[in-house]
Amino acid sequence: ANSISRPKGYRVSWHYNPAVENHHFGQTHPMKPWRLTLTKSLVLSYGMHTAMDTYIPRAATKEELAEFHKDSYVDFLSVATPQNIYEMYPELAAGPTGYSSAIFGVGDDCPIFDGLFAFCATYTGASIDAARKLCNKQSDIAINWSGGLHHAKKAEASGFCYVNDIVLAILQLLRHHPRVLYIDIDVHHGDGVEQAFWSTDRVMCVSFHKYDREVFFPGTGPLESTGPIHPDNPGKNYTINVPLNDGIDDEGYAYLFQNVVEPTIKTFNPTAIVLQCGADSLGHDRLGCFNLNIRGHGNCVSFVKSFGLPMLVVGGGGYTPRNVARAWAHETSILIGADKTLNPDLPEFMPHREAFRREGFTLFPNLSAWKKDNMNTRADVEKIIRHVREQLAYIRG
Ligand code: ZLM
Ligand code: CA
Ligand code: ZN
Repeated sequence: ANSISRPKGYRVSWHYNPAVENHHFGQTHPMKPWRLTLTKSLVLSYGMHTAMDTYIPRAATKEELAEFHKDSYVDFLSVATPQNIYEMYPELAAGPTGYSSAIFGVGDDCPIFDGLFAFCATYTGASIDAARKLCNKQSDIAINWSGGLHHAKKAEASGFCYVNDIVLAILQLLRHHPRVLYIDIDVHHGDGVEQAFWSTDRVMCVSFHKYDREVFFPGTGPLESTGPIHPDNPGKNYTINVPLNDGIDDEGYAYLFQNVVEPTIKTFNPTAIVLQCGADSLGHDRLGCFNLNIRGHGNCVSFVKSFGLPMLVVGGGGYTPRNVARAWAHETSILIGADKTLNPDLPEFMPHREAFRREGFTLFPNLSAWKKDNMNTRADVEKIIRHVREQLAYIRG
């Protein structure tokens, strides 16, 4: 068995309420809370919980959700059920595919399912709890793999996200921290968080994502989108977007990530960092189009950790559940400093071990071998780095 000890000199906390596993978006919907069950299985079976403070957080209250979301939207989420939704909004009973997204964003991407509000309140409670532990210095690195739902807006569900736990957690951090850096490695653009902090210089948002305005969700986040244009708006230049093409690999991503994140941290000088670790940027993701391996994805986590700042780490997307679980288990090991100790062969006895059979029970399957060629040229990557450096020059001093 692995012997895992507590990290020296800093504390890691794991915030997880297994009640999130009781909900699902629908049989064929790509978002599967099952990936969280698998992640938990790996974390516990490797014994990583012994190196962390583990918390089962309470659900967030409606008042807590209303610190960002519109009251009427929170009310709607708290009462809507699959049974009453058409009665409440007959206009939703539109076409054969369900309802139009005119009402608070609900539709095929964001269905109303049984226990929806409990699900939202549960994953959000964990992010708020994690942020508070960082604020009162009871934790240095706080993890919530059930959070990271970065598309939710003030009064609108979007892209499988209903409540923006990241925004609510950052609002908690801002009570104690003058400057918070948000970094998002989900394959999708972190539009909800970007929009929420668009006009402030206290939160800097950096998202890496596949960008194709016409065809890839949500269609926002070009390189030129750097904050409000008006010179008097404090948020000007405090947003960084890294738009990518299909097939970026570990090497290209690491080079770009380091050359964007390091100067950003040196310039912005954050007092806390929130890292969204959406695992749909891995190769073989059902919805993604990048070529990252588990180690390539994890290198981003190691790099951010190396700055030694208080960190909130959340999950996000990820649609090939067994690989999501591998990535987040590996990243947990990085955060507790046990990545060198962990056996790459999965524990012999663990719940749901069969889910990992296909790639031979390893933590590090080869995910680069698949259909996507790398469509990001050296010139594309250099152009992004140059653009970011020029942008950062405006916020220096
Ligand atoms: N249709 N079912 C990432 C959020 C991505 C918008 C195209 C819905 C799907 C997808 C839903 C079972 C994060 C769009 C898609 C079909 C309009 C998206 C339900 C399959 C299914 O089989 C499906 C009936 C569904 C949704 C595929 N949706 C793939 N891509 C994106 C949203 C969220 O990872 O960033 C953070 C958690 N939506 O492309 C459409 C335009 C709705
Ligand atoms: Ca992203
Ligand atoms: Zn995503």
